[in-house]
Amino acid sequence: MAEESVVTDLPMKRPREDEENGASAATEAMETETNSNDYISSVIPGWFSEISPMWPGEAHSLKVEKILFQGKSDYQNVMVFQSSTYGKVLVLDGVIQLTERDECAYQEMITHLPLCSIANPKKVLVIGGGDGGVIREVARYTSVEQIDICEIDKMVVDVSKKFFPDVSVGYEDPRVILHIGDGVAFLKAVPEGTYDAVIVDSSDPTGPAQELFEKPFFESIAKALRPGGVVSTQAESIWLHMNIIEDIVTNCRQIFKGSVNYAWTTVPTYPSAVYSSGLMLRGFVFFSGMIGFMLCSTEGPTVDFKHPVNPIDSNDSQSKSKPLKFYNSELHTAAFCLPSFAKKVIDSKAQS
Ligand code: SPD
Repeated sequence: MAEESVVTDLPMKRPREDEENGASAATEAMETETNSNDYISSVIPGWFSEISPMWPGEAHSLKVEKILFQGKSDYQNVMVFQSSTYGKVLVLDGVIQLTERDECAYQEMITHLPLCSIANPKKVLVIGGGDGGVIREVARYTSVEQIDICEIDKMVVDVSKKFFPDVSVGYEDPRVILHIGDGVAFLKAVPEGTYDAVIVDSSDPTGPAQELFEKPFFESIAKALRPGGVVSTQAESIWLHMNIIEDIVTNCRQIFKGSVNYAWTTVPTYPSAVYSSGLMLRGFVFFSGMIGFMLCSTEGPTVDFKHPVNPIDSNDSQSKSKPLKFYNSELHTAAFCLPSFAKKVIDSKAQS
């Protein structure tokens, strides 16, 4: 593994001087060729730019202080770097998975939206999520007796334990059982009705996570859940991936006979952040990126995802953990409110 990570304070706002340096670096970059091999972009030298066919024509950039780890696992390229403004950053195949500064907005929402929607969750399965952030959140629930996690890539687990201790802390909980392997195969082997909740914390549907967005996988989840059990899956961005979301909603509507919902959160370092062309030269984010989740339940006791019955804000288990940074009950309900253009499409698919 690479050298020790560097601990720095995270400035909440980039100093003015940096903005000006960013502008001149960007100007220089216009004359430089892109080298996509090592994912350290030469669009702006010294910056990481997230370029992918999943979001053509845009690239969010972070200034790199130091590369802490670069490796190639059996499944993907793995990189960790120290950024100037978002702390350490975990990148898989050139795509940002988490940053220390904003990971709470994703991990708390993908976990607490389902688990606050059912009373007394006991057995929870996490597919993916090798960084440990989702299991850290699941471990807040005193009712939970067993947390299975199935991650395909051991390098993601090892790198996260080394560089992201505040995220991978979830592995220290004695209720956690780590399975290194293929989540699709794992779920197929699960006895019917085993889990109260399944959380699918996947990367994007290119590379190792592709099957996690397909219908047979959702069928396996439904089978693994008890009646009135819940699933929460990473379901991409309404700004960029409406076609993917439509397919997921259509499949889920056919498979999950309880309810089918789309909720969302903001994550500044995820795609669909929008830049003004002038400000981009200074490396400014104009709007935050966003990502969504599919929240579904199986036939059985009714689950009303929009009105949490198991509020964690008042859960005394929290006294042992660090306080929640992002999730609260008001945000829970608000997360299901959709912009009109997305509501129209998602409601039409969810009700048909
Ligand atoms: N576009 C990136 C989506 C990444 C979703 N998974 C993040 C893993 C954090 N636990």
